[in-house]
Amino acid sequence: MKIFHHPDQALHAPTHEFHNGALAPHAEVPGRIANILAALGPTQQPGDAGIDPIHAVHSPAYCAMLRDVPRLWREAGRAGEAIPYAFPVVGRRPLSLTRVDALLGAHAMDSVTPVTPDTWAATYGSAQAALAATRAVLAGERAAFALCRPPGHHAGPDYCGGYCYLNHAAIAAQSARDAGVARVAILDIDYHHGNGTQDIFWRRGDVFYASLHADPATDFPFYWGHADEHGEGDGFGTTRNLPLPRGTDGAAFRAAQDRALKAIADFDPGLLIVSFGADTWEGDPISAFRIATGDYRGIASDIAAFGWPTAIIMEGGYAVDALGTNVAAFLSGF
Ligand code: Q9C
Ligand code: ZN
Repeated sequence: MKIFHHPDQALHAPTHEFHNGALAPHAEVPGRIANILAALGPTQQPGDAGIDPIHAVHSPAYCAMLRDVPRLWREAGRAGEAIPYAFPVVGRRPLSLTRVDALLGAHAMDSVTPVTPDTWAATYGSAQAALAATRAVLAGERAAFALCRPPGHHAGPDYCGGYCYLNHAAIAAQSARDAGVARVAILDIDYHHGNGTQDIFWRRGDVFYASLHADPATDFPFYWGHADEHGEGDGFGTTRNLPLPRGTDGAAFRAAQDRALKAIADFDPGLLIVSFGADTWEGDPISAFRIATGDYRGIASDIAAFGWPTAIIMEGGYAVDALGTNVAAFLSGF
């Protein structure tokens, strides 16, 4: 299987996040990439398809914010990474504020997603990896893997969050639409609900979003991913959420995934994007499913059995030492 990865992805290195009310070491570290690379075969560096396929999903103002905030942060006399703390959540009117805290807070959903001087390069490289994997599949590869990092599925049209900045799976899906694929499906099997991907395609009937995830009643991102969210307008019925309880094991996960796969089969996509997170693993430090390494091959082969051309996009997974083994186990199912 072709594997795409850009060396700039390792540059982004947030140091701290709020965890249960105190600063703790950040879970989304560059070492995640190194561990996965060590377990896989040779990788390819993606070409540069430019900013246009990114702007097809994210607003130019949001992209500019990701590039500008590190400089504005320094100019405000701050050290370290930019972290927002005030958010216009209660339906505030659009305002063109330039104060770095206002600019960042208006484009963020949480305080665990720092913007560093290297964030843009890393997530831009990840987006290019996702685009390259999608191009490879559209050119005839059965499946391809984009080893994206930082992850992407919590990032919305104009906001970052959940360790995510650009939504690489959404950028990949939109690029396939723009290349002429009439219907694209996204299957999200990260531990967390992909609120950004859901928001991006909420009103779209041409992109199906199905997600298995920890019940947002107990787990991040809390405010999205409940079973009664189905999309709106042209997108009504093309969002499908399957929240699962903490403790879900491989057998229960595969049974739920079968329901998502049948819904996708009814949609009849020309391309499948898989948002794959290894944070469903039983040893993940921030998650609570009980999926074993030995379950990943079957989870993947259940997907592969449908035969859709498939681009696999890396999302979360925080048990760094086990990541390579778990990713390799999953990819072996294809
Ligand atoms: N430490 C992905 O897996 N949880 N993002 C914050 C405080 C945020 C995970 C809890 C989890 C985000 C892509
Ligand atoms: Zn996750």
